[in-house]
Amino acid sequence: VSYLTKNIKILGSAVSIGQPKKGVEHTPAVLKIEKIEKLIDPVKAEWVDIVNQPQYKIERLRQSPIRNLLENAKANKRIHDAILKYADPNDFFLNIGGDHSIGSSTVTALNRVHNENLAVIWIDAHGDCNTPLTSPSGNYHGMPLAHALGFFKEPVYFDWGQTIIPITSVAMIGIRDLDIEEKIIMDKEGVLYFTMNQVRNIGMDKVMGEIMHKIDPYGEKMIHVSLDVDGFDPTLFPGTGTPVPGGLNFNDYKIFMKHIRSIGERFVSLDIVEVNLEIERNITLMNVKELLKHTFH
Ligand code: Z70
Ligand code: MN
Ligand code: MN
Ligand code: MN
Repeated sequence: VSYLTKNIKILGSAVSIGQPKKGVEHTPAVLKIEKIEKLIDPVKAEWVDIVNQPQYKIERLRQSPIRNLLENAKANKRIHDAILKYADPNDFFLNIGGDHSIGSSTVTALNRVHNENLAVIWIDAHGDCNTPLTSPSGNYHGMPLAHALGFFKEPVYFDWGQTIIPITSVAMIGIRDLDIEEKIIMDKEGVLYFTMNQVRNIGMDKVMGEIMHKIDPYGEKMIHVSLDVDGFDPTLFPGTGTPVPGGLNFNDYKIFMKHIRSIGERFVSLDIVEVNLEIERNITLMNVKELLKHTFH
């Protein structure tokens, strides 16, 4: 059975406080005006809610290891609560960001919805595995995967009643910009990641074969994809806060989706994050729609 037979619930997470650039919080509202639900499925797709951040601000002077600590804590709790409220394990759940700071609450909430049997594929140029103590920037969008994997040491800084995702259930694709200490953590903890060089050398088909074998060896996990559009090449998604040259293209994504399609109804949810249409609108919006077509048709 295909995931395409399910009802598709769309949640907007209008969050930009995980990083310093304004604009990314408007993406859910814009995509709602653009009626992406019609493009996804005119009958089965619908918006359930848009969660707002407490207030827009970005601490200029870094006052704690995480910028906007309390606001990020509140935003993540709101998103986690909204997913527990709206998500049904029989539906497909689509989260529209927002910056990638929402990733720690989306994956942990969906892990709970699916009886802690979720595996996660994280597509990104970045590692998102900084802890508050290693982060060079203090921006929480560089930390959500570390948080969801339980890498934050005491004090944890904030939590929202989430469960931890086991490291054996996570894989990353598209990586090409890691901070030095972040890479040390990832290698020490054993995060499974495929860099862009590896994707180019062995090809997406083999990358996905290895990933599915590692994160879902018995073919029984529910699969969530957390897709930071900066994993793609910036020529395709110029409207993003931290573009890095040399990313994925739509041919890679087609091969990726061939593997995802083959898991059928166990593909349960998707985040699309870091789309900032105030940085660039035309190409980026066109390719968000292209991405949705490749995913839902
Ligand atoms: C950088 C930091 C970053 C996006 C994460 C990551 C920056 N390593 N950018 N996600 N889009 O600041 O921690
Ligand atoms: Mn409907
Ligand atoms: Mn990211
Ligand atoms: Mn990124």
